[in-house]
Amino acid sequence: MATPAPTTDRTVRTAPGPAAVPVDPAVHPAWLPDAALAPLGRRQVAVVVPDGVADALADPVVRTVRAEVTAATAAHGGAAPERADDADVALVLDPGAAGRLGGPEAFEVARAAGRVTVTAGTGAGLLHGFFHLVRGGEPALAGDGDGAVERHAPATTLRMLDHWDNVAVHPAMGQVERGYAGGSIFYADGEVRADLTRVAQYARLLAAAGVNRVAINNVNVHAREARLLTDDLPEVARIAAAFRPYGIRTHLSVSWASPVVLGGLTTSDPLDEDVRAWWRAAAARVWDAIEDFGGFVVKADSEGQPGPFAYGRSHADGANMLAEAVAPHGGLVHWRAFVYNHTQDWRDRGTDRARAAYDHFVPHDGEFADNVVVQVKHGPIDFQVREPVSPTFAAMPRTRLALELQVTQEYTGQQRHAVYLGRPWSQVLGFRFWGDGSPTVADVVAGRGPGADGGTGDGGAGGGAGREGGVAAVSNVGDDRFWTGHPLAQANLYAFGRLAWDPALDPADLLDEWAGLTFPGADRRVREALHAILDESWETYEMYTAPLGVGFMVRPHHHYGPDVDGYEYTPWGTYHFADRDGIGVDRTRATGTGYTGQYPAPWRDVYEDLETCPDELLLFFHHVPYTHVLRSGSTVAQHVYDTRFAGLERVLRTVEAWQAVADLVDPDVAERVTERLAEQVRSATEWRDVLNTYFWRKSGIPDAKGREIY
Ligand code: GCV
Repeated sequence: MATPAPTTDRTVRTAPGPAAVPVDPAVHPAWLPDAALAPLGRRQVAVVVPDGVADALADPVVRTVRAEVTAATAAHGGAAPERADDADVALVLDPGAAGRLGGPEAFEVARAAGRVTVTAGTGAGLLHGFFHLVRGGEPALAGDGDGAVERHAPATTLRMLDHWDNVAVHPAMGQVERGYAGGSIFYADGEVRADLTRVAQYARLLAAAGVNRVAINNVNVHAREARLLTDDLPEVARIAAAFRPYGIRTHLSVSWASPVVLGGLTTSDPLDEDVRAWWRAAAARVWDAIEDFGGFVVKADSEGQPGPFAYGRSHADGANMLAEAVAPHGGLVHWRAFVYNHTQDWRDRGTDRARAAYDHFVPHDGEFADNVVVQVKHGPIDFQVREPVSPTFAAMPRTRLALELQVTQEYTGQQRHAVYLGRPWSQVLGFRFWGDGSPTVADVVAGRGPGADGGTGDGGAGGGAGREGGVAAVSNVGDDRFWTGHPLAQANLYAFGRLAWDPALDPADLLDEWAGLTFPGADRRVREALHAILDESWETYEMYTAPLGVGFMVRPHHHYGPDVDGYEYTPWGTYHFADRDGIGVDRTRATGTGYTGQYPAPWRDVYEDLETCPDELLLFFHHVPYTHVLRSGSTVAQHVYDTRFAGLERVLRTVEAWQAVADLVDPDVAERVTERLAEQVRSATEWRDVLNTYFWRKSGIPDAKGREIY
C-alpha cells in the first residue's frame, strides 16, 4: 500500500470516495447493523487530507473511510462536508503523524469547540479511528470536551485470523476443518468463489473489531489447497483485493512438501539448493501478484503434515529457509509450534504430549530468522476448556512468539453451546510467568518480554522490525447467514479482535460493547439477558464437561459430546489415567513427567505442590485419589457431582433468561438461539449424566446429596 509523502501544505481536501460499502442484506450484519452507524451518520463528518498528497488519495483504505462516511451520513441524515471547519466530526489524515502517534495504525481523538477530531498518519489509522467512534456511539461523539487528546495504538501490529478452510470438501473434515458455521466464505465447489462480496463484508467486520491479517486456508494443506500457492494466485489476489480496502493483509498456509508436490523436485530438504531456489521463485511470484501479501503459515511435522524432520533437519532450518525466500518481499513466516507425537503408545507413561512444544522448540531459541514468528497454542495440549498457559511463552526470549487462540469452538461446544471465550483469553493474555508485576503473555507476544529487545514492530508495513509475534486465532466464520452458526458466537470473534488490539480490555465490558452494537436500540432487558447468558458461560461449560483441568473426555474425531475414555487407549497422548482409586496426570518433577519443570518460578513450584496447585488445574498436574480434598474443601468425587448438577442448572437458567427476551429481538435470531439452547440443554444433560456415572462407577463413592446417578 502506498504511504503518503510528508507535506507542509495544510490545505485540506476531501478524499474521493470509492464503491459502496459491502453489505449483503441477506446476511446478518453482526456488530455493524445500519443502526450502529446512526450516531455518527446523523452528524456532519469530514474526511480531510492535506492537499498535494497524491498517494494518500490513492490509498484504498483512505477511500474506504470516505465511502463509510458517505454511506453512513447518507443513510442517517447527516452530511459529509469538505472542510473540517464545517464538520462536527473531522477525520484528518496527517502523514507526518504516524511516528508521534505510536505507529501506522494509531490515531488520536480530540474533543473541543463542538468538534471531535480524529487524526491518524495512515488510512489504516483513520479507519480504526472511524470504527472507534462507531463503537463509542453518542458519548464518543460529543464534541464538548476540553481539547484533551486520547491516543490509541494497538498492543501489537500482528492481529491475525487463521481460517481452516479447505478449497475442496475434505472427506473427513468437510469444507471447513472444525468449522461449525456452514461452508467457506472463500471457496465453493473446489474453487475460489466468483462472488467475494461476503469476503469484503467480513473484512469490514474484522476491521471494526481490530483484526489486520487473515490466513485464508487450512494449515492442513491437502493437494488441492497446495495449488493456491501457484496455479490459483490470480484467485488469491482477488481475495487479497477484497481484504485490502479494510487494511487487512492476506496470508497463505503452504505445504512444506510444495517443492515435491507442486514443483516436481525429489526432495523438500531445506538445505538443498534446488529447494531453496524453488521457494525463492514461488515467493517472488506471490509478491508479483499481490504486492502487500503477508506471508506463509506452516504446520510441519504435525499430525501427519510433512516437515523438516524427514530430512534430519530442525524446525529452525525449515522455518529459516522459508524466511529467506520471503524476506526480500517483507514477508513473514508463521511457523506453528504444534508439534507432538500423535502415534504414541498409551502404555508408555513417560511420554507427555504437554511437554512437546517446549521440548521441540526451546532448544532452538535464538536460531529463528527475524521474520519468523513461532506460533504457540495458548495451552500445551489443544484448546481444552481449561489448560495452564503454555510454558513455551516464557522460554524463548530470542524468538518472535505469537499466541494462538481458537475462536472456533472445537472443544467448547462447537457453536451449539453458548460459550463466551473473552474471559479465558483475557486470563491467558494477562498471565504473568515470573510472578506479580512481571511481564504478561501479552507483553511477551508484543516483543516486550524479559530478554527481548523491546522492538515495537513495523506496523504491518513490511515484515516486522521488532521482536513481536502478535496474536493469531482460528476463525469461527462460515457461509452461515449468522456467520458463526450460533448468533451469540459472534461475540467471540468480536472479543478476539478487540483483545488483540488491547489485551487489557475487560472481557465483560467487551460483551456489553458487542451487544450494544449488535442489538442497537434493543430493550435494556435484551442486553442484560445477553450479559447474564454469556458472561460466565465459559465457567458453566466447564462445570458440566471435563473437570479440574483434566481435558478431552470428548467423542473421538468430531470432538462433540462426552466419551470419558474415548481417547484413553489411543495414540493421541490425551490421557486421564482413571482407575478405581484415582484420576489425573502426574506431571510433577518429583514423580511424574517433569512438565512442571518447564515453568519458571514461582509456577514450577506452585503447580508441583498439591497444596498450592490451583483446584481448576489439579488433574492436569496431579494424579490423586477420588477422596482427595480440594482447596475448596470438597473431595474430587463430590466436586464432580456438585459441579455437574450445578452446571446443568445454570444452563437451564440461561434458557429462562433467553425466553424472557426472545420476543424482543429479530425473530430469525430468536429462533436460531432458541434452537441452539435446546441442544445445549440436551448435551449438558448428557455430559452431566455420563460424567457423574463414570466417576461413581469407577470410585464407588456415592453422591453425598443422594441425587440420581445412573
Ligand atoms: C487443523 C487439533 C484439531 C485439528 C487441527 C489441529 C491443529 O488437533 O483437532 O483439526 O488441525 O488441532 O491445530 O493443527
